[in-house]
Amino acid sequence: MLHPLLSLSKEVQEALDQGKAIVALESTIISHGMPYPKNVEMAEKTESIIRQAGAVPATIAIIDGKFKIGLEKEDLETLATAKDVVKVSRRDLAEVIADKKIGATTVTTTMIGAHLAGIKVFVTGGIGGVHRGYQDHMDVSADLEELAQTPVTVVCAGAKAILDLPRTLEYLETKGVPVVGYQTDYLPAFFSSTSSYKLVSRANSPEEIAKRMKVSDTLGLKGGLLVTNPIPKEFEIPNEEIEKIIDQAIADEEAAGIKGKESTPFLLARIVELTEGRSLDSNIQLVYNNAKLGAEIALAYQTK
Ligand code: PSU
Ligand code: MN
Repeated sequence: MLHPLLSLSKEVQEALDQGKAIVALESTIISHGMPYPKNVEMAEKTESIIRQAGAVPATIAIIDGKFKIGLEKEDLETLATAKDVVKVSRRDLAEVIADKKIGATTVTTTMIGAHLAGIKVFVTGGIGGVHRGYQDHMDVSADLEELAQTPVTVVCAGAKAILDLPRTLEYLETKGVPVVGYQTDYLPAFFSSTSSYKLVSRANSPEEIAKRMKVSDTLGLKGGLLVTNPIPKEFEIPNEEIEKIIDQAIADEEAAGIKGKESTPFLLARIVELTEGRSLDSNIQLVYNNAKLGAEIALAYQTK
C-alpha cells in the first residue's frame, strides 16, 4: 500500500517494484543552493549520470500536498525559478504539506521522504552542520539530527568551511553517525579535496559501504551513514584561497544581519559572487562525482 502522502513517478514506482537501485536527490540545492539556469542544468545532468550508471534517480520535493518522489522536467524548472519555494526542514514539513505550498527538501527532509519510499541512498553536494560561532548563536543544522535518526546513506563532498568542521564531526560522533572517507583518511572540505581533520572510518569501494549498510540494517540501528567523497583534484579550489572568501562571506552575513534558515543560502550565493562563479562550477562537478558514487553504492546494496 502506497503511503498516503507520497506521490511516486512511474519510473520510481517501477524501480521499486522491480527491486532496482534507486538514488534520491534533494531539491533545496536547486532552489536555494544555486542560481538559475545552472541549477536546472545541474539537476538534469545529475539524474542522467545516475541513469548512465544503471540506477534510477528520484529527485524529491513537496508538491500539491505530497512528497513527490521522482520529478518531471517542469517540476525541476519550477523549483529552479519560482520565487515562493519554501526551504523545508523537519519543523516545516507538516505545515508545507498541509497548506499545499511548494517546498524544496533539504538533506533532512529528503532523507525523510526517501525513507518513507524505501530508498536507501541519497546523493547531495554538502550537508548542513554546526555553524561557525556556535557558542553565540547555537546554529546547528537539523541535518545532523536527521542523520542520527533516519537510516539513509548520504553521499556528500564533506562540508564547507562556512561550518565549524571539527565541531560538526564531534556532534556526529556523539549522535553515533559513521562518517566514512571514500578512499581518503581525511574529511574532504567540499571545494577542497582534503582537510586536516582525520576520520576514523574509510572505505575503498562501493561494496564495502553497501556491506556496512546491510550490517546496520540487520542490527536495526536507526541512523544513517555519511559518505564523504573528495571533489576531483582538477575541480578543487585550494584551501587558502577559499578560506579568505568564506571569511568575507561570513563578515558580509553578519553585517546584513542574516540568521536562521536564510544563513546557508546567503553564504552559498555570496561565495558564488565573490569567486565570480568559479565556486559554482566546483560545486556542480562535485555533485556529479557524488552521483556516480551514489549510483554505485545503490547498485552494490541492491545486489548483495
Ligand atoms: N550545503 C551546500 N549546498 C546546499 C545546502 C548545504 O553546500 O544546497 C543545503 C542542503 O539542502 C542542506 C541545507 O540540507 O542547505 C542546510 O541548511 P541549514 O544549514 O539551514 O540546515
Ligand atoms: Mn540553521
